[in-house]
Amino acid sequence: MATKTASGLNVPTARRIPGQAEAERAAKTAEAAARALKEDGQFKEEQPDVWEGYVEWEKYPEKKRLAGELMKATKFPPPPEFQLAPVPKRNPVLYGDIYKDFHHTVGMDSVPEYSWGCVLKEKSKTMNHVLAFPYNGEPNHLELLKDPVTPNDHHFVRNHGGIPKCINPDKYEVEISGKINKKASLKLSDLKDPKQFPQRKLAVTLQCCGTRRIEQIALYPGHGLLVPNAPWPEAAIGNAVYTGVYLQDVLEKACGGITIDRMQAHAEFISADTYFKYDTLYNYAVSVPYRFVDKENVMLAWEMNGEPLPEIHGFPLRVVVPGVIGARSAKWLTRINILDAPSLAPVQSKEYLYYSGQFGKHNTLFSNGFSIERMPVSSAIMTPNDGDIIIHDGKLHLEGWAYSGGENWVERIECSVDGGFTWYVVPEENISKKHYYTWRLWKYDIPLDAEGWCEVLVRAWDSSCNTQPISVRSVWNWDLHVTQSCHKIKLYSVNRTKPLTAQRLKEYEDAGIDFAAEPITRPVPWPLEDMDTYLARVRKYPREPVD
Ligand SMILES: Nc1nc2c(c(=O)[nH]1)N[C@H]1C(S)=C(S)[C@@H](COP(=O)(O)O)O[C@H]1N2
Ligand SMILES: [Mo]
Repeated sequence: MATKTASGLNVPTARRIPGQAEAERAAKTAEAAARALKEDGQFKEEQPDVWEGYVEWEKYPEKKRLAGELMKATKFPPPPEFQLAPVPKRNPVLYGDIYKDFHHTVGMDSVPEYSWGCVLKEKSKTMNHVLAFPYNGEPNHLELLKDPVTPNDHHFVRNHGGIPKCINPDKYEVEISGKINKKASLKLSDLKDPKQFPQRKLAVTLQCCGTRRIEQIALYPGHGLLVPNAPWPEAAIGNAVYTGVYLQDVLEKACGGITIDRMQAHAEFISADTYFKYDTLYNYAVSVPYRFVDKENVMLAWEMNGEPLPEIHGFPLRVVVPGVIGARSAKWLTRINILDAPSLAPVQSKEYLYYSGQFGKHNTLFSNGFSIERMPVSSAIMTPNDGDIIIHDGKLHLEGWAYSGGENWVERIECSVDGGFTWYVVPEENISKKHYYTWRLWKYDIPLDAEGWCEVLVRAWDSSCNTQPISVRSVWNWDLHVTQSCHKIKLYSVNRTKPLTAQRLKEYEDAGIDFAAEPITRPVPWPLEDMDTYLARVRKYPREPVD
């Protein structure tokens, strides 16, 4: 039943669900049981001599069930809604108190505070915080443009939960099991021993497939679940040189290879952080097809840009999957499991799905979207910013990034100042070096004749001839993933090569008024022209035909 209000909204009328009393009683019993178990240390941390904040859920179904009951029996405030209100520009955009409550409910009390401590310790003060907990943040755009290799403190961070602390890396082991000939538990010292596995260094760009989501949100909101859908601007992307070993080498040398057909196999990665999905608790887990492992240099990495992995980026060991959405590069790795199907873990099976235009709030299912794996070609203008007023001499200075996933790299970058009708090619010497798995940073002074508002776009072409669609609308999808359309900003052009504009700028200067700080909508403080000038012109070029 629903009633229509004056505003036209359908408001459900209060009603009693059949069996509600029984459900309430059951929840109370479950809560009491779960609390008792919690006090008994049932939610105790796994390997307390190695980790703090690592509760293992996957191996203990009963513990997981009870934690679920406890979650069900606890009332949480509804998650904050950001999609129908403008996202505030100031940090932090979202606080994530609800996820702190989740952790407190199951006794993981120290995790939120420890995680924020890692942000303060390891990340630049100039980060733009998108969500305080789980921490999500992207770097200052100008900092990101300084070097094609992103410094660790400026690399974006995407977390689905808290940060587990590895207190004893010497005791840390990664466990490998599943469809392999021989199980293995490897210490960091084993992985780092070049006699056991060849050591590799690889430059890899990681991109969250939520990058530039804010453009979809600004156009039309979509799925509002807080953690999967952080409202990212353009910098949930970064590039680093990782040191580690190829997973393929480890599977061959330590596990005697896989026991099933490579075309059917998948590598599942299980992490130490706790991930809450609805009422159920999981350890963060994802998988990639084994074809990626034996062909595309999937790495187990312990170093980022020559330094030990920062805690916030997965210390002591993370997976790095080149060319594929960031989600598959599991941090704080604890286990690798070779499966004969993709992982059923929620991040793999219920998130990072791409829905078609036939699916929205009321008919999406986990099974009717396809899984987003390789990143398509995309790009962004990082400076100037949307809405800026630019004073220039006929050329507009643009800078940004361009990236393509899979086995592609960026071949060409083009910009437009007229909404995408005509395109100028960014010269090759203005683009950073190509590598198999990295982005390219670019800069370009594009000719700009217009005065007034311009639509400035960038698009990239990759090594498979893919390019980007023009409009955000054409890529909008219910889960707001993969904003791959041409990045478009609107700029107000003040073109000093136009004599009248130059003269006006001079008038401002002589009057001691900061032209750039003047709102563009405020009328100029003096008449546009005197009568003599006006008459001279209209006599030469009469307004009306003379016969
Ligand atoms: N264990 C774990 N691994 C994880 C995540 C996570 O929440 N937990 N987030 C993933 C996502 S969605 C992305 S985009 C990348 C981001 O990597 P970064 O934080 O090192 O930049 O990590 C991935 N690996
Ligand atoms: Mo991501």
